[in-house]
Amino acid sequence: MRKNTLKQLLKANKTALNAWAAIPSSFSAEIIANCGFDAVTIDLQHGMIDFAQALTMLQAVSTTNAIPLARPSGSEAVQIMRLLDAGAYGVICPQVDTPEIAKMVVSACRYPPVGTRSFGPPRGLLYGGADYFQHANDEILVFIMIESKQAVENLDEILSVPGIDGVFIGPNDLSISYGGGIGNDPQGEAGEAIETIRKKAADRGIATGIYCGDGDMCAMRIKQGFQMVNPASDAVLLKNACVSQVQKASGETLKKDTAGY
Ligand code: 3PY
Ligand code: MG
Repeated sequence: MRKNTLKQLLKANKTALNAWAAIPSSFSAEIIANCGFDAVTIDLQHGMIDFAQALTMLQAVSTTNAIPLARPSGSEAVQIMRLLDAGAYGVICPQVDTPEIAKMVVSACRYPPVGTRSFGPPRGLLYGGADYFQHANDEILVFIMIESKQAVENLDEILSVPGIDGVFIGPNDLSISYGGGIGNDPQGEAGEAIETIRKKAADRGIATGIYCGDGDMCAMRIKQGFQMVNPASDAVLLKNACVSQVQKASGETLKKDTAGY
């Protein structure tokens, strides 16, 4: 089976740059996959992407060395299994607030006897290789998103669930669950929770990632010790690039977009 080079990077305690695809297009996925990122995440939760579009985007990403990941729209087993069958080499599952949800997510990603994943991966076999079944349990990455006060309160139990490869923080949801506003760099209680989550996960040898607003924020989070970061989404990057060109052409001063996603 083709090796999961992202998993190798994270296991070696190295950092990984992830691109975030919210635009439902195989062409835009192909473009970002050719930009030097280590991985591309197809976002079915907040991206404008359905399963059929995700399939073509995973195909586009797999023409490159970037590892194809998907964020399912929820943490239900059925969708996780379908995305893995479509060739995602890992999932970043949203709103994993309890150890029960974490167990369900891990189980959906692992074939028996470890988990309950059903067999039938058409693109897993094409992209991964004919021996996909023999190695998928070792190669597929399981990221759970910690993005609520409830998840932070349950953190020790959640992180104790065997088989979690990484935690990924959603700073916007985390912030609003603490009563704050949207934004990728919350301060106060949510800001402190970000460091608690990172440290507790790292202490257990679990990889750490966090959604970032741009490349500067990625660099800041890497300095804080995070391993997997992404500079916003393709939609935000496209919008910012267009606004910046319009402002340059019309001589206006640059205004930075502060939207969270
Ligand atoms: C969050 O910030 O909550 C996210 O999930 C980023 O998409
Ligand atoms: Mg979120």
